[in-house]
Formats: sequence, C-alpha cells, structure tokens
Amino acid sequence: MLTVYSEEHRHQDGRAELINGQLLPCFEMPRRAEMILARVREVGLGEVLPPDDHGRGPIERVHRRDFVDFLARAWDDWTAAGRSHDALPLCWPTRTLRQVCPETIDGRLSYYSLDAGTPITAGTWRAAYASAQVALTGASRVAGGARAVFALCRPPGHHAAADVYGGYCFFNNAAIAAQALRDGGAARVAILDVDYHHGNGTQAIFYDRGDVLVANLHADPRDEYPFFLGYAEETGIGAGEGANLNYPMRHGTGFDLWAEALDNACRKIAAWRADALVVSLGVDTYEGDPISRFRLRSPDFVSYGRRIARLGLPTLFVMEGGYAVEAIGINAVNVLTGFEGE
Ligand code: FKS
Ligand code: ZN
Repeated sequence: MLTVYSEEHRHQDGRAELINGQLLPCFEMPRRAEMILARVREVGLGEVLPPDDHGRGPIERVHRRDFVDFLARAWDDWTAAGRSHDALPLCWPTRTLRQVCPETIDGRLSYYSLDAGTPITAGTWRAAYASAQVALTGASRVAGGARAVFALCRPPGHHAAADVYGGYCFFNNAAIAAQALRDGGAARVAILDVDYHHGNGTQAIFYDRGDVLVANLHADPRDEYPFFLGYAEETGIGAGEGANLNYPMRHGTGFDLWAEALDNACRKIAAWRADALVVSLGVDTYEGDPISRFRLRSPDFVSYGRRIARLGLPTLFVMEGGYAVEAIGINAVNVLTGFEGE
C-alpha cells in the first residue's frame, strides 16, 4: 500500500492545550506521525511519497473562503497584536450571543473555533495546508485506480467543519478527500470514521447531502468530547436523510461491542452501494490511550482492517487521532496490514 507523507507536519508543534482544567503539553505532537512513518517502513508497507500541491481550490470545496483566509493570516495577525506565544481562543458565541465575526484577532479566534485545545502557532498554516495536500494526493491515487492508499495526515481533520477549527483539527482532510473523489467522478462516497471521538466536522459538512454517506463509531457524546454532536438519532436532513449513521458507545467499550458496530456500519455502507471509501483512521480506541476510554488491543486493529477490506471498495485511509505514542505506529499500521492481508 502506498503511503503519502509530508514532513511539513512538524511545523504544527503547539506548546499547551486546555485539558481537565489545566494547560498541559499538547497530546497532538509531531512524534505521533514520526512513529507511524517508522512503523510503515519497519513492516515494509510500501512506497512512501510526498504530496503534490493541489492548491487551495479543493480545500475551498469544503471550507468557507473567509475561514481559509482567517487561518492563512491568523499567526501574522496574532503577532501584530504583540504576542509571540501560541494563539488560543478565550470566549465563544454560545446561546444568547450573536454569530457576528469580530475584527480583532482575539475575537476572530473565538468566532472560528470550537475549543481551547488547538493552538495556532507560527507553522500551523504550513502544516495544516500540507496535511490537506497529503489527503488530496491520496484521493487522486485512489481515483486513478489504486486499491488502497494511506494518507498519513497530521494535523488531523475530522473535528473541523466548513468554518470551524478545533479538536487539534484545522482542515477536514477526510472531507476534502471525499469531495475530491466526488469531483473526480465517484458518484457515491462513504466515509467511515473509526476515531474514538465523534467526527462532528465531517458529519456537519455532509449532513444535508445524499451523495456522501457518513458513518461514525465513537464515544457517546453524553460522556465524551466533543459532547454536542454524535447521537444515534442524528440521521441526516433533506437529501441527506438516512445518509448519516452514528454509533455512540459508552466509556469502557471493548472490541466485542465495537466490532459489532463496525460490522453494522459496513453492512450499511455495502447496501448503500458506495463507489469509494474514505476511512477516518483514529487509533485512540486503544486501551492504552491516555485521553480515551475504549479498550481495543493491538491485534484488534488487524482484525477490523480485514473487515473493512471485505467491503471490496477503493479505499483511502486518512490518519486522525491516537495519543499512545509508543503504540500508535503498531496500531495504525495493523489496520493497514489487516486490510492488505484480506
Ligand atoms: C477530554 C479532552 C478532549 C480534545 C480531544 C481532541 C481529539 C482529537 C481527535 C482527532 F482525531 F481529531 F485528532 N480534548 N478529556 O483524536 O479526535
Ligand atoms: Zn480522537
């Protein structure tokens, strides 16, 4: 299996995120991608190629132009305001407040963000832009006939919506890839999100569309971040009615229950007759993950990789979360070798 990888991800190296009432060192760190790449090489998964530059066009098929402009300029605006440390938002336009975009950078950070866990740094734009290009390059290989490609994206993407960043995500790499597959001729694209956290951004982007099926396996929003989306009753709207599937599961969920949900999602994807599949591959479902509370073991990742392969679809794997850094390479690549072995 071909892997697409860019070293540009290293430019996203935030100092701290707000978690459990404290500013702690970022869990989403460059070493994550380096460990995955090392494992790809160790098992001899296949060629590793850098991304091509597809420009801003395909990013703006999913994200609002004002949002892309905001991200492109955020660091310069922040330093122009006299700051040299990472940028974090402070207050959000929640119930009772108006959704009007302010002029100052502090107000704009809040307007466009979801949480205070996602620092904008000097290199954020470079890293996020390259991550989207990694996904787009993978999508173009799949459109060109590859059975499967691994887009080793970092930073991740599935919490980012059309004009929202957060949850360590800036551009929604999986959504951008799915849209590129659509634009490249695939009539129906399915997105299967197996990250521990609900892919709220992906769901929101495709919620009213019948041409992209989104299936999400994740921690129940009653228990877990991002808290405000991901319930089973969210099934899509308008033309998208029936094309959004959520499988929320409680803290402590092990592979038996999780694999049942995956099997159910795969049956639905098969019945829907997708032309191509994008997998939002987060491995924070692992029992050793420091911020998550499911109980998958490393061999389980091989097993579910096989299940995904049985769909028989051209497949793009897009890397999302996973914070047990010592095991992240083993777990992510286990999914891919499971897929290839089937
Ligand atoms: C709750 C703290 C939650 C933010 C968690 C973000 C998870 C990101 C991710 C992604 F795939 F996007 F990287 N803090 N204890 O894993 O979903
Ligand atoms: Zn996650």
